[in-house]
This record gives sequence, C-alpha cells and structure tokens, in this order.
Amino acid sequence: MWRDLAPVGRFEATGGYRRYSYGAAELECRAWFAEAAAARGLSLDADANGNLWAWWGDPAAGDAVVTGSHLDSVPDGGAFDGPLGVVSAFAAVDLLRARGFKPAKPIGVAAFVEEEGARFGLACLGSRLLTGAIDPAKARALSDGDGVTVAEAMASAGLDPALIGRDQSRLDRIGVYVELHIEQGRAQVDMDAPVAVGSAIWPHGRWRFDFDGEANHAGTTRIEDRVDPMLTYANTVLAARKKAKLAGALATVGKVICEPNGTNAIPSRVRAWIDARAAAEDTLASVLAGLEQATHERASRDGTTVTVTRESYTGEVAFDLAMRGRLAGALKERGFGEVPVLATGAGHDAGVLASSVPTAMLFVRNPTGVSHAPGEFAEMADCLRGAEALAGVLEDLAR
Ligand code: HGY
Ligand code: MN
Ligand code: MN
Ligand code: MN
Repeated sequence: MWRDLAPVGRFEATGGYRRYSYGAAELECRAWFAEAAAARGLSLDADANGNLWAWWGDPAAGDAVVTGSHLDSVPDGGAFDGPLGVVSAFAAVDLLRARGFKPAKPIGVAAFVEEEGARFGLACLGSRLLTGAIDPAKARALSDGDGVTVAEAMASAGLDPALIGRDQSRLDRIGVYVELHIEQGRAQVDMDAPVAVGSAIWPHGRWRFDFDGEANHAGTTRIEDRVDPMLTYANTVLAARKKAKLAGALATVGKVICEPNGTNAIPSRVRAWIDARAAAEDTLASVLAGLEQATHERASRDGTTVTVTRESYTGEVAFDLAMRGRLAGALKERGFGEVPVLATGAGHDAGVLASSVPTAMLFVRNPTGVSHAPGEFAEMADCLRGAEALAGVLEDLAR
C-alpha cells in the first residue's frame, strides 16, 4: 500500500512532496484512497466538502469509530505527515480482519482535504468545513498563488462548491475520531517510545504582515531617500525570532511575496506570513502584541506602513481525557506498556474535530524529529508498531 502511494507527488529534484489540494498529485492520492477502499470492500464516500471516507460497515448505524488524517502536503514536505495516518488506518483494518474481528460499530477511514493549507492558505479546510468552523462563502473565495479560488479548484475536480459547509449528517455518524500521525519533533526519541498518545495541541495561528513602501530605482535612489518595505520586513523577522525565543514560543516566517520582485528595483510591497505557536494562549497573544508594536515602531522610522491581518487561529486543544484513558488502557492490554503522552505544536484535523466529537491522537516516533521537509522519516518497525497500536485502539472502541 505504502509503495503505491509513496511516489505520488514526490518532486525528484528535492525529494520533497508537492501534493496540493485538487492538483494532479493530490487527485492521484484520492484515486489511491478509492483503490485502497475498493480493495477492502469498504464503501467509498466522497463528501461535498472534499473529504474522503471509506466505511467498514454501514455508517448510517452511527456511533462510528473513525480514524484517518490527510493526503496533502506542505511545499516539499515529507512522505509521512498525513499519509502515515491514512495508510495506518487501512493497515489497521487489515489487521483486525485477519484476526476475524467483527466490529459492533461502523469503522471509517477518513482523509481530510487541505489539512496543510498549503494551496489556499487556511489549514484544516476540510475538517473546518465539516464542523462548520469556517463560513462556506469565505472558504469558496480563498485563492491560491495563481488566483484560483477554492470554488474553481473544487469545480475542476468535479465537486459543487455551492454544497460546502457544516455536514451534520456525517458528523452525526461519528462516535469517536482517532488520528495517527508521525511525531513532528523528537520527544518520543528522548522517551524511547515508538508510540505515544496526544494530550494537547498548542494554540497556533497565521498572521499576514503587509509592508508597504515606495517602489523606486535601485541604482539612482539615495539610501536616505528610500521608503523600503524590505527594511521593515527584515527587522520584523529578527524581532519575531527574538520575541518568540524570549517567551519560549515559536514564530516562523516561511512565506514571503515581494512585489514587484525585481532585482534592480526597491519593492513597493513585501507580504510575509508569520506562523506563531505557544504552549499557552496568553503567551502567544503577548508575543504577537509585542511584535506588532515593534513592527509599527520600526515602520514609523522607515516611513513605511504595516498592516497585520490574523488569517487563522486555533486555541489550545486538550484531547478528551476519557478517550486518552481508553487508548492508554487498550494499548496496555495489548503489550504496549505505559504509553507516554505528549503535547504538540503541530496542528491536526483532530484538533478541529475535537470541538465536535471525542477525539484522540496517536503518534509514531520520528528518529530525527524533522518534518515539513524531505528528510521526514519514520522507521518501518515503528510504523508497524503504530498500525498495531491503532488496530488495538479501534478494536477496543468498536467492540
Ligand atoms: O502546520 C501544522 O502544524 C500541521 O502540520 N498542519
Ligand atoms: Mn503538516
Ligand atoms: Mn499532518
Ligand atoms: Mn494534521
């Protein structure tokens, strides 16, 4: 199964993955999902929001045990972030069937669309639409770097964007949701734990900083006469890192657009996105407040202007204690011993679904901790342990 999916959307020159929602590579991943479902006799359900479901049993019976993750990637992302959860879900179904397990409840495998937000800028778009966490009109209007909107991209994939929005009937089917994911960090290496249970997801958000100045000639404009947005931007990058470090938070500037982006012209605008995260909401708020203030002060010195827009924000998610207990018990019964718990700064569809259904996460050890990069890797032995753990959890929840 893994061998079929692994090459899809892999960019040879970097070894990274470029699976952008409704693009050719991601559509190939969707086809893979449909084949994996058909090969197991699971009924495929492609919902109006762009999410995929594969059902073992009749979902109309309700109280389903759903597991899954996402198939899209960040630009030049790794092979495991997302797909490991979907492949492990199908593998867990195989393991349970091989043991002759007959679930008393429907078991669903899910793949949520646009989890990374790499194409349209909003993470967890599919699970946010499912749960009504985003206004459908706003979602339809989101656009990619080429100006293609979500509505247009969905239509090109054969979906009707007029139908997106909270999907109560599918939400009503779900009893619990469990997401398996590669760890995006090294805590499990340090704990020598192939499998861990999620306890929380840090508050995190994305802010767009628009720096505006005056375009001018690079070769004839005296330094003291410049109104250069790049200067204010550069100081903001340094200030973001400094303030985050001081507060024990995380701040990243990973996406910048410079307009008009010429080598011999001072730009008129620099547009930068700041991804910021912290273990506590007040810490995150204070880092952003401090950064905005510092940026405006710098802008007044540079003669530029800055507009800050909060594009997305997710407050702290503490996973359901009862679910955590169920997972810990199920794993202990099956020889996994005391499985550690860990909080993560990485966002997940589980973090969105937690507002609607009892939700839990399982993490698989990542030897280097590297993620969102071609070097992302998990040992096959740990992936198999993860699938075994997931099978045990599903068996416990669906019996
Ligand atoms: O960005 C994240 O935290 C997640 O990997 N989508
Ligand atoms: Mn990711
Ligand atoms: Mn992910
Ligand atoms: Mn995720």
